[in-house]
Amino acid sequence: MRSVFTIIICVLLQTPTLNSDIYCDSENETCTRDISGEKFIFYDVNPPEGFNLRRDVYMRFAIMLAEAKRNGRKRNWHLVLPPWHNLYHWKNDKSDPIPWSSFFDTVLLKSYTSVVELHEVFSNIQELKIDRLYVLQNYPNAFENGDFTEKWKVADTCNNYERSFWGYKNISVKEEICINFQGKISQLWDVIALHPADKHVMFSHGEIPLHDTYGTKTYWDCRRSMVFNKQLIEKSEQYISKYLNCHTKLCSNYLSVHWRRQDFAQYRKNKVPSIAGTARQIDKAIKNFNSYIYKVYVATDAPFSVLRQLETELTYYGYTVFYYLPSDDDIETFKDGGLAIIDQIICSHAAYFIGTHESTFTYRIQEEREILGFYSTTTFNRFCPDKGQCEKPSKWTIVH
Ligand SMILES: Nc1nc2c(ncn2[C@@H]2O[C@H](COP(=O)(O)OP(=O)(O)O)[C@@H](O)[C@H]2O)c(=O)[nH]1
Ligand SMILES: [Mg+2]
Repeated sequence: MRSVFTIIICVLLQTPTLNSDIYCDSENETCTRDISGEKFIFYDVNPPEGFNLRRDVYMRFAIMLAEAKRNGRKRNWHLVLPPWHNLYHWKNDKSDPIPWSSFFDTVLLKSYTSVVELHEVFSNIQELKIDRLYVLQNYPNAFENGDFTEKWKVADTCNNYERSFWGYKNISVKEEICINFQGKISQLWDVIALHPADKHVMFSHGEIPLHDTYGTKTYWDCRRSMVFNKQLIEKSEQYISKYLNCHTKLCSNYLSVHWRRQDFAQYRKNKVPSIAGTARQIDKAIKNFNSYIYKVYVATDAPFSVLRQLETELTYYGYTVFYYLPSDDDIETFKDGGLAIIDQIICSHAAYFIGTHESTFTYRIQEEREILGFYSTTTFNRFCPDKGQCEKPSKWTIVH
């Protein structure tokens, strides 16, 4: 009787939606599990934060869930992937929320831990009522008595938080609670335990909790599951093959740079080089590394006129400069987020890479290169300011 019942439930749920993913696809026990017992974590990130810090915030939440599951706990919990919406750096894509599948291979994300896209949540409900929205906020003084300690507490006063729910109009909240929070993300399980019956829990300011451990095997296992989707990889590899004339993953014939400008050039003037200084550093790096290289790929958020100035400088040194100029079709297909990823992929395959200090865009390229297996000396290089101190870049090498 029980097995017939199980089959009926499974057939009912076998749609290519959230249900089939979550409730029926692991071999034994999931099909018999009561659907009403499933629980979901939602999170959001401070609006001005860019794509690449958001990727790190995702990893913190995904690892928190995966580690709990690895210890046999939280089996009925799932992490909801917050759509990409209204990102500060994106000029073209301000309107519709963009799912993670536009950028990542979600089959691989799901193989790491139980994650679902928000639109999948809505494939079987019309409206979503979040049981508890925890608005995370920093303690007014992070270093009390000179020490940074792990702690959280329900706050007496709430900082202003504007709910946007990624443009979705059919999400509401039953109760909002402000939490002063500092330290490791796994403490959020204790916050969730305040209301054990909750099924839909959301955290805003997901960037406040920190990784339990950074740069460990656990970190890299999750990082390796964040693979870009096929279309983006293909598009980038076509470019590398056609223009840079490299047909393998570990290219030996071009150098790449991530030349972060915009807000970095504006607010950190004494930390980034001038245009002439940038060209000088690229020339020096090539002469030290392999003077046969003459192709330089530039990924940048600089205005086109500034990029052309750098190109002129580098041409003067005898280099051929490459950059990705998207067609109107490419812009439509890949959107700002995808175009930036194409830049990152092309940088990842270069023989030698120079990045921008303290840019998460650069960090993600460095990780990709570690995964590909480049020597770390070809990866952890940074542009220095024209004058003054230039700290060594931090080296986060892969752990298998
Ligand atoms: N296409 C492209 N976009 C870039 C480049 N550098 C920065 N951007 C854009 O600017 C944003 C920078 O924000 P973020 O990802 O947080 O990186 P960070 O601010 O450098 O740490 C990126 O997400 C891109 O949208 C680049 O080299 N190429
Ligand atoms: Mg940023």
